[in-house]
Amino acid sequence: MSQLTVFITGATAGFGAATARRFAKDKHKLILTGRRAERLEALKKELDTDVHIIPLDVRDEKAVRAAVAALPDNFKNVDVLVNNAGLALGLEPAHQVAMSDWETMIDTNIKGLLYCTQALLTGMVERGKGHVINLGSVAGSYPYPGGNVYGATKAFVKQFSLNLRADLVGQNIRVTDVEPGLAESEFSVVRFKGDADKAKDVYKGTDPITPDNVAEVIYFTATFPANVNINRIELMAACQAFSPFNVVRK
Ligand code: NDP
Ligand code: 8X3
Repeated sequence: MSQLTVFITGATAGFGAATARRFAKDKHKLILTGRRAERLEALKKELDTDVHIIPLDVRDEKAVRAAVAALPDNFKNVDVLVNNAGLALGLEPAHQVAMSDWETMIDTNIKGLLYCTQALLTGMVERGKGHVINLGSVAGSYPYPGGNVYGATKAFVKQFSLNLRADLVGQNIRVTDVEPGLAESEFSVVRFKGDADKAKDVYKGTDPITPDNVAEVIYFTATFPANVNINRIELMAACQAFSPFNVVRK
């Protein structure tokens, strides 16, 4: 298959870093972004392929547009955007959550994803070629206590992905929502604001999805024959399933 140019948001940890490694293995060109510049530098050094790094906060629309406008000529024609940057904050019930946590999730998971999508989509439409791969979540389809705004942001990502498909059909631009379940990365450390023990407990006695598992799914989705669009792909750890409805009895 021909070499792809892949733009990954949130490449400094978890799924994003694993996805970078997966594409690098087959020598695709990478644009890696995230806020932690030193991690981007280290990843660039590690990977045996062409890498361009951009320290970037996806919540900053101007910075996103400027970063895309300033891409070097040999990285300009982005084939695949992996909208991966995102986070959950807290598990408190709705009436106890700090509004600023809700705002951070909305600003990152929804608005940041929109900024990156539009900044790169214009070029994809002009070139008549592209693929937007969004990181949704099972939390966008199934409710759970404390999932309030996090799950709602991922429901947005799911519906936005489907609506993008509707806008782009016939233009040779694919859109996919990758929706993982229980997966061990830095996700829970971030959710519990640095409490590593609490984060570890989330995965205790389980065999969760790994970042490499997710990266493999993203890679497969991006390299699948061009006549097929994988709309949504949901993956759960084999040890995870569904519970009955919660009925409060008198
Ligand atoms: P990690 O916490 O391991 O990685 C998150 C990445 O997002 C980091 O690279 C971080 O980089 C980046 N990021 C966060 N905020 C910003 C920001 N404002 N600007 C730029 N980058 C940002 O989590 P995962 O790898 O697990 O999560 C990746 C995606 O997958 C997220 O969208 C998450 O919601 C989703 N997901 C996670 C699941 C899980 O259980 N782990 C399951 C389903 C979906 P930096 O801090 O350097 O900016
Ligand atoms: C992350 C999965 O179940 O913690 O999106 O919300 S979950």
